[in-house]
Amino acid sequence: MPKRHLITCALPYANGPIHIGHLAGCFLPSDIHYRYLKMKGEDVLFVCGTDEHGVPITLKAKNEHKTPQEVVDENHTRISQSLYAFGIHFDQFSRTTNSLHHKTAQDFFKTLYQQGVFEEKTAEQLYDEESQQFLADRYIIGTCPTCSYENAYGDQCEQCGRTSNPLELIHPKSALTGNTPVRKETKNWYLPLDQIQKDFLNDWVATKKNTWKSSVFGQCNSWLTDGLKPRAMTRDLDWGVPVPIEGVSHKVMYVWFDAPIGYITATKEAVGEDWTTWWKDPETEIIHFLGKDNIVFHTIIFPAMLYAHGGYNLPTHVPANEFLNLEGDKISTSRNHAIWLHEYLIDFPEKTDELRYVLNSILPETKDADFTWRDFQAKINNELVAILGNFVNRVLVLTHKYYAGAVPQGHIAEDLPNFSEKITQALDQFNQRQGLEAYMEIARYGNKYLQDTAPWKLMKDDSSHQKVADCMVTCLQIVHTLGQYGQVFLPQTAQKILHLLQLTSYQENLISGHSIGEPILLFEKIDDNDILHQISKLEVVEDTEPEQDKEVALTKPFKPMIQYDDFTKLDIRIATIIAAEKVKKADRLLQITLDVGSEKRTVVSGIAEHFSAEEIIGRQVTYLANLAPRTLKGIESNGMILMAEDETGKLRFLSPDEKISAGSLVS
Ligand code: B3M
Ligand code: ZN
Repeated sequence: MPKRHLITCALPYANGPIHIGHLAGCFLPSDIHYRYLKMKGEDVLFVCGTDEHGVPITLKAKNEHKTPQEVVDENHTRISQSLYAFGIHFDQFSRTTNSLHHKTAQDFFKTLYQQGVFEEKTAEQLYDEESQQFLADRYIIGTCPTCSYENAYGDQCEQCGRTSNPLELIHPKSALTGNTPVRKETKNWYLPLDQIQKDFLNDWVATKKNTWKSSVFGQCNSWLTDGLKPRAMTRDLDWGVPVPIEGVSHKVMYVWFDAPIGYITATKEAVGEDWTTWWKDPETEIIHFLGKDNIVFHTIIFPAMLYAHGGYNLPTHVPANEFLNLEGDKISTSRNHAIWLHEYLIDFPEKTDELRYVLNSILPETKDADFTWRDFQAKINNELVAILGNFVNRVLVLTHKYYAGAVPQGHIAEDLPNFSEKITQALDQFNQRQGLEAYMEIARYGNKYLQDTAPWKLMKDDSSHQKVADCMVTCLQIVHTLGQYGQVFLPQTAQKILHLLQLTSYQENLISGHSIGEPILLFEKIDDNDILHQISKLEVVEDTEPEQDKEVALTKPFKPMIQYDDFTKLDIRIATIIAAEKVKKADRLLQITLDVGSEKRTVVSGIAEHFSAEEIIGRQVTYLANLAPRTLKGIESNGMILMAEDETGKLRFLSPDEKISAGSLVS
């Protein structure tokens, strides 16, 4: 058994708030493990922070007319507040824009540089002549060479998962200007993963076969089987940790180089000089919690960096989770198909354990899981209220009724099961769903025991009063155990139970004569209205795309003034509808194919209630061509057909007064 455990939780990108997918993917699992080890009295450190570099942040800043620093400041604050409210209290929640982090990452980089680890390579990269910069990673969008997905990013295809060299993208476009980039030479520093694979990774990963989850080991192994290639650890950008090599400017570290070093920075911030105990002492184990899209970075790239540097421990466990879906659909931040934690906290104040419970019960440990509001309601009403809350309440009520709220003199039932065993077994293996089930079995057992013993019947017979006392002592002990293990799964509830039992900590036992507090209800039912409201919020959101077609309705107030330059950003053209069909399982949507002159485009439009597919074929329409694509019901929609809405809500196309060639510009 290791002496110390360093638990890390993947650093959320500070380019937006966090949602339930983040909670289920890694915040909750890492917190449960931390709480569990703490409860056992182990020496544990729990670190995280926000990942504040990377191209998505700069793109977001550009869109919102803010500086990247402003974007990450706002998000860091909001993310840390949400996490804190959900009881996720890191020993340190750092930021990768902190100066200590820049220094830590630069020292790490310099060591590798001085040891001659990097391969220095001048190679062609895509360059945007208009914005005069090299286009790294997400600055480039194009067609994936593997699966032909048209909106693949330079570094990764979100459809097939391929990580790629941006030069391999077909029809690359700059995300900054929309221009086709040119190839231009630039020098970068590469981590020779091919060499490190031979020297170290193959053997090291093989030792993990029986300790890592099969999904993690499998993914890792398939990377190795494919064979690793050198990967650039520097980028031609201005936002990031500057590359600490003399004479080099406008280059920063690859965000995946500096981000995991963020764990080291956070450790330094938490414990100062002593940080090496947590990273270098072989008696410490490192456990990385993360979602499945981050596996390669934590099982291959970061270990390769640590190995190349030397002197560091390598991760013992990487209990990565799969993804959480929402109401049967992928969580999507761009479509706003998500439950944001900061919004949940407004809609359900104080109900943080409720969400923790529901997510814990469906954690995507071995396969993707689905969150639905109906299931949320059912689990709270039928499990937390009816089983856990009800048991605790009954025990407290009866103790007050029979013993004026003082623990009676009696014996705990001898056949009371050893509840902790099952929980411990599950949690040691990172089976946290099973751990929660074992926890709820305690409450189930308590209810059944109380019902079977029926002290209210025994009370009627003077000779059975000792049995009543024994029963209540046993039940109070079960409440104590529920509170104690509640510290792992339901921290807020654990606090409430502690308060009810009038104890200062769960180390204290209940002794006879000790008075307990007045009974309260630990949980309340969620009613249908609350759930319907949440479901309707998601539906509205899903339909925002078609709704936007109507934003020019007469009664709407005028929008704020824009400049001519803003208008010229819109690429509006005349297009001809050449095919149309209804989208399955969506009453309002039509999938439309447009001839836009030079090419064909697919648009999903919310007009099915106004037009049949047949009647619109052949029509000329006005088309916004450069609206960023969105996926609706699994279909990628490119651009938008502009519509006018009259006072009765009827939609009309905007068509030229005479037929003109498709693709004609509107200005
Ligand atoms: N920020 C990716 C993510 O949020 C990344 C994790 C960094 S962990 C070192 O999915
Ligand atoms: Zn692809």
